[in-house]
Amino acid sequence: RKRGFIFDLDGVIVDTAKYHFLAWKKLANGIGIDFTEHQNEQLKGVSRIESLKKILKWGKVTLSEADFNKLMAEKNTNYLSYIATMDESEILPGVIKALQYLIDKKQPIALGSASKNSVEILNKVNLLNRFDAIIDGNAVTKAKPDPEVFLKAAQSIHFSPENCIVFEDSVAGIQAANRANMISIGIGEASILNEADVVFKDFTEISTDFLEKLLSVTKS
Ligand code: G16
Ligand code: MG
Repeated sequence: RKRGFIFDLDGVIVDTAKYHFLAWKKLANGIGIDFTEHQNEQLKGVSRIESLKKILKWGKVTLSEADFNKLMAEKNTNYLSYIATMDESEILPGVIKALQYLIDKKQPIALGSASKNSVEILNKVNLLNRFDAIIDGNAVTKAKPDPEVFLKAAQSIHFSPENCIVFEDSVAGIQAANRANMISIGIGEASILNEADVVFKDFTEISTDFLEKLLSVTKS
């Protein structure tokens, strides 16, 4: 029995939100805008360009296209300097065990992330070779909650959507998985991810028995 397993990156495999926060805060403060952890939460799963648009809206700042692009590039350079310090110790608890279980069972695994830096990050934490396909911000035109990223991920591992299982930490990502007609597994707070088919706090709560059961489920 086989299913297609699709993993989000930030908030599921690693917590890069803290680095996004530092980089966005530096950018925002640099142009006189406050930036809080609470605002950072609202950027989870949101693309880089949409994130900057939101920050400018919150700060009631308008920029020329040239300045907008310059700031986006600066943010990314700054963010990448944090990514450069990452190693395997940043993989979230329980993730390696779950990935290894699926690999041992010969289940295809794809990444479905909004990040344009996913290969860099997976490389740093030494997980790149565990994925059969990478669909990320470089491969899609429509951001979550649009299902494009997950539909492309399913195609890349040759599975029909109803036989795919998505692990996601953001509300937009759960909506994208549901719209794609895939089984959506929320990683985080059940009260926030209430549209998911099932929610776990983190991967330490996901048993191998549960993963085994997923091999015979189909989204209806
Ligand atoms: C991630 C993060 C978002 C980030 C986006 C784009 O999505 O959750 O906060 O804005 O990637 O990242 P980058 O600037 O690296 O292209 P995901 O889908 O992996 O959770
Ligand atoms: Mg995420």
